This record gives sequence, C-alpha cells and structure tokens, in this order.
Amino acid sequence: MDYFLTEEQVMIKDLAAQIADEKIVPVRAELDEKGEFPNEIMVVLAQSDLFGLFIPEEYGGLGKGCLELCIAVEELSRACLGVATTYAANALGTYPLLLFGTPEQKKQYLPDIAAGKKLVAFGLTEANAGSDAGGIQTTAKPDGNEYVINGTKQWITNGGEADIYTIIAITDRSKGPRGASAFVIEKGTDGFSFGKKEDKMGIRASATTELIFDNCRIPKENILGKEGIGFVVAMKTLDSSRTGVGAQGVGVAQGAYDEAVQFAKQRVQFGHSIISFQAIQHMLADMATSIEAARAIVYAVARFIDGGSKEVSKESAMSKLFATDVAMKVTTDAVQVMGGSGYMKEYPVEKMMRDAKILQIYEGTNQIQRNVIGQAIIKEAARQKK
Ligand code: COS
Repeated sequence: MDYFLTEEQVMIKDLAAQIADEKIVPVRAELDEKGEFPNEIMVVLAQSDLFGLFIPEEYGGLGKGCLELCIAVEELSRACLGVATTYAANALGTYPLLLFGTPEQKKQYLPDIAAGKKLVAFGLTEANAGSDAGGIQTTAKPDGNEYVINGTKQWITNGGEADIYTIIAITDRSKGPRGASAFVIEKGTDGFSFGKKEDKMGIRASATTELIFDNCRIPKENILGKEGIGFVVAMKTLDSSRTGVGAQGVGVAQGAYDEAVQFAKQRVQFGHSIISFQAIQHMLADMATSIEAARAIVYAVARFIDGGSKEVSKESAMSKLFATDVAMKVTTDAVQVMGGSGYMKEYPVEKMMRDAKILQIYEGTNQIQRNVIGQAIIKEAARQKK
C-alpha cells in the first residue's frame, strides 16, 4: 500500500530499516537471552539523529511530528521490540517537557535529548496505581524553594538507564486527581535511587526498574506546568504517545509475518511447500490484511495529531487498541504457521510473540483504551443531544 509518504519520510523509514536490519537483527536474540540493555544501538540511533526526530528545531531536533516518529518506531519494532521500546519510551518521557515545559526547561533538557546524549523515562505507575492512574501515592511536599519527593514508582521503562525522569506526584491529596503535579528529576539527585532490574517475559532488551524517592529534594523550578495539573499532564502525554505503541504493534506484526512467509515458502510437507496449502494461505491473508489495516489507522491518527487536533484521546486509544491486538494475533499466528519451528528459539517468532504481549498492557491496557473510547463516545452523544 502506498501511504504517499514525503521524500523525507521515506528517508527516515529507510534509515531506521537499515539500522534495524544491520545493527539490531544480528544481536536481538542475544540481547533477549541476556536481558541486556542495547547501549551500542542507542549510540547508532543518536548518531543517526533519530532521537531528535520529534523535537523542535529551535531545541536542536529535526522538528518532525508523530507520523515520522511512528515510521521510525515501526521499523525498529520489526527487528526487536525491546530496542524499539527503549526508543519509544524516551519519547514518552519527553512529552511532558514538550507539552508543558517552560522555554527555560526546554532549553535546559531538549538539546541533549535530541542529540541522544541523555535518555528519558516517564514515571507514573506505582504498586497501587496501574490502570487507576489517579491512585498514585508518591508525594511532593513543598518546603521553601524545594519540593521533597517520597514514594516508589514501579515498572518504569528505561529506569536506571535514563538520565532524565518526568514523574507525577501528589502535591495535595485532598484534591484527588486535581492534586497531582508533574516534575522533572535528574539521575544522581540525592534521595533518588533505583530498585532491581525486572526479569520480564518479553522486551527483555529494555530496562524496567523501580524509581525510589526517599526525601529527594528538587528545586521548585522542576515542576512542569503548575501544581494540580499532573493528572492532565499524564493523560495528555499518553494521548500523544499511544499511537507510537500502535506503531510498535505494526512493526512487530510485520516482522513476524515476513518470517512466516519466508518459512512457508521453504517448508515442504506432503511433497509441496506449505505456502501452496489453502489453510496456510488463508492465515497469511488474514495476517497481511490486519497488518495493513493497523498501519492505516496508525498513520491516519498520527496525521490527525500532527494536524494540530487538540482532542485526540479517542483516536489515539483506537490506534493503540487496534494495532496492538493485531500484533498479538499476528505474532501468535506466525508461530502457528511455522509450527514446531516457530516454537523454537532458533527462529525469531517465539520472541516476537512474547514481546507483543506487553503492547496490550503498557501505556494503558487495551481494556482501559476501550474505556477511554467509551468515555469519548458518551461525551459526543451528550453534545449531539444538545
Ligand atoms: N486530557 C485532558 N484531561 C483529561 C484527560 C485527557 N486525555 N483524561 C482525563 N482528564 C481529566 C478529566 O477531565 C478530569 O478532570 P476534572 O477533574 O477537571 O473533571 C480528570 O482528568 C480525571 O479524569 P477521569 O475522571 O476520567 O479519571 P479516572 O480516574 O476515571 O481515570 C483513566 C481515567 C482510566 C482513563 C486513566 O486513569 C488512565 O488513562 N489509566 C491508564 C493509565 C496508563 O495508561 N498507565 C500506563 C502507565 S504509563 S506507561
């Protein structure tokens, strides 16, 4: 399908595809087995300017939008979702700064992020605040010219590896979600440490840790926006980033489909290559159709966001929901097409199937995406009634 990408967008796709094929594919199995953070690949991505894609030119970036980021994420995800998650979570952590940072904060942090010198992580989730993001308990208590942060963030992607953290903490518990605020905190700040690295089912090349704040003092200027808008910062951040999770789904599904087609051409049973059997063709046909539909919604929503639409919660959730459910189905079917071989670690599809599962969970489970879409439908219906 031709998505009428501009010359520049095609260049970004080709660049990310080249890095994926030459630098990521050869090491992905080892990174997965060892649960090793892809330091060398991060350097390659930095040298290729891919960290600067979505950052405005005045802060040293390339000034591109959501679509360009999705194109790069898709290509990296085709090769390894663990590596792509590291890259995409950097964007997730940067959105609070981009959307709510002051010009001074942007000047301070964005050039190093754009250059790939500093990696970012987003800290929202806690032990008792997963789907119920409003239930966070980490506190930020004002004290003179500082805030004192106490609490623990859980399952934070890029935790420990990132240099910059954008986090949400409660400044006024009596106000519920309106009592949360967003902050930027740097690694190395006294009272800020990391828990152990989590041992995960998939995306094992990415780092996931706790963030532990124990009387961590930060200057008052580190607040993003103002007190009380932390929940909105978190929601707007997720609205901006969820299409990128959809792009991860498109990429991993494409990677698994490509493997299944190659295998089906070569595998001979009953005297014929299995691609000649209608049972296999029908599975491949469904996989190809759903990948194209997923790519279409991801690109369409990315263009919608880039067009400057302010209300994107519903569309962003739709693209994440659809494309990541496709990713789970297609990677599972790729294993099925490849049979016993697909189940073995010798082939990459078992990893892709393990990796894909997280896409239905992180940045809001797909059940939460349906809630977000449902809430938007109710609002629209109320407006229509008037
Ligand atoms: N943009 C701006 N404001 C938003 C918003 C959005 N997308 N979504 C909600 N808000 C506002 C609401 O308007 C409301 O404001 P008021 O208090 O002024 O009325 C406030 O935020 C609370 O909204 P709501 O009542 O809808 O919040 P809930 O506690 O019901 O939670 C869900 C809503 C479930 C959608 C939210 O908690 C969520 O997204 N959970 C999943 C979190 C997640 O993705 N975690 C992954 C961790 S990051 S990898």
